Amino acid sequence: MKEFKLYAITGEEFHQGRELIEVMEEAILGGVDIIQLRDKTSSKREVLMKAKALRELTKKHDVTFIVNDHIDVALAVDADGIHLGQDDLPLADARNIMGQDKIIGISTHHIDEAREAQVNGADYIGVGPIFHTNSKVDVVDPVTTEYIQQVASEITIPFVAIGGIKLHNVDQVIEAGATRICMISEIVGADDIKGVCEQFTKILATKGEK
Ligand code: 3NM
Repeated sequence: MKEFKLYAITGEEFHQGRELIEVMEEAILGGVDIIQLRDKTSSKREVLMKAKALRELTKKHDVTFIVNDHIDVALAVDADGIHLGQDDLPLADARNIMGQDKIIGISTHHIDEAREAQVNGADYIGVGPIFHTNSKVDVVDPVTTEYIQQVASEITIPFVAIGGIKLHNVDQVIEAGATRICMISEIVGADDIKGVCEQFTKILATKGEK
């Protein structure tokens, strides 16, 4: 998959009334290079409409586009890939449906899950929640930056740190070995989305190089 560093997930409860596309375009202009549509409440039809609009936006800016959960929606809009949780379709089945060329990302919360995702052919894994987060309801307790260290020393596929990451704690995440970070609220809930993303982009460029 195309290299990425700054990953933004939609979270319309944080958008403060702003339009989805406007929010994500600001994030892209600030340096976000991969976007995920995550919507646990809308109807399938609504998710599809949002996915179509985000596909168009991400094409325009040459940014990778991932859909959470809905494989059918991902295929319908020709998204670049899908992101799955531990309770979603098993990776092998998702791969059968998506084909070899699409990206499959998996959320992991323990090194055993990271190992399994790697063995089963995931293209990248999520590693989290590093800190406390209010953005995911059924989330496990924070795994802390120790989990980043474990993954960084052992797992060879790309990984992205997620969960409660903010401008004020991102240094700890990078110091633990993450070179890619993913956020919902700190990005899409920011008053100045582009400005916040520019700050993360700069931090990743200067401190994230290994
Ligand atoms: N997945 P915020 S944590 C969607 O640990 C999601 O797998 C997580 O939102 C995981 O940046 C999380 O606002 C929520 O904390 C991230």
